[in-house]
Amino acid sequence: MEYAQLVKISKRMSKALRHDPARIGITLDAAGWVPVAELLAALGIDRAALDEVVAGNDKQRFAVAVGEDGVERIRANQGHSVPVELGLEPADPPELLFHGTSAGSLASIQATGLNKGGRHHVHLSPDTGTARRVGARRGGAIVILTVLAGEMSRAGHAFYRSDNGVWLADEVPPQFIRA
Ligand code: HQG
Repeated sequence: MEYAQLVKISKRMSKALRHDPARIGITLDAAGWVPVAELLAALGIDRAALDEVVAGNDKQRFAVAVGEDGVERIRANQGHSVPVELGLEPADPPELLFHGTSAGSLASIQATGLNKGGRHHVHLSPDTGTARRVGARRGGAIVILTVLAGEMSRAGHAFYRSDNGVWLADEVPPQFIRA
């Protein structure tokens, strides 16, 4: 499949599995899973296309698993705005994590910290290259913030790591952020 087509299907899958399942007539279970067959029917794509998107995804956005009932299901690894319980266990973060964002947000972030907004968590990157790519999604000037994750964790804040390597926190108070 052509790259542009893969991205297009990946975006439709992300929208359905993270934000708006009802729009294509599917329902996610409490942990965010939906039978693969239902998603294929709802999106009008074939299995080979779905496999290519799941396997070739630059960020491993999706997970496929067979349940105890033998039914194969798919979910998004992170990024949801609909209520799902991913069942992530708290994990010890590296000493430093990074967050790429638009330069225009800096003053507000320094005043109130990083907030999760419409998502379930604040998303943090393990390296500056990833943070740069995240920040660049917004266009315009970007800043890479350093998060003192080790210090923040020792102060009692929980961190989680999604299956695709994104670090997650409920918030990052301003004292743990360096511009
Ligand atoms: C900003 C993509 C002002 C925050 C990426 C960000 C990531 C504040 C925006 C994942 C603020 C939220 C998440 C404050 C936070 N004042 N602005 N106090 N606190 N912000 O898209 O982290 O392709 O919800 O800096 O790769 O940019 O979807 O979060 O700019 O991993 O898989 O509010 O989305 O992954 O934007 O990106 P987002 P994000 P996927």
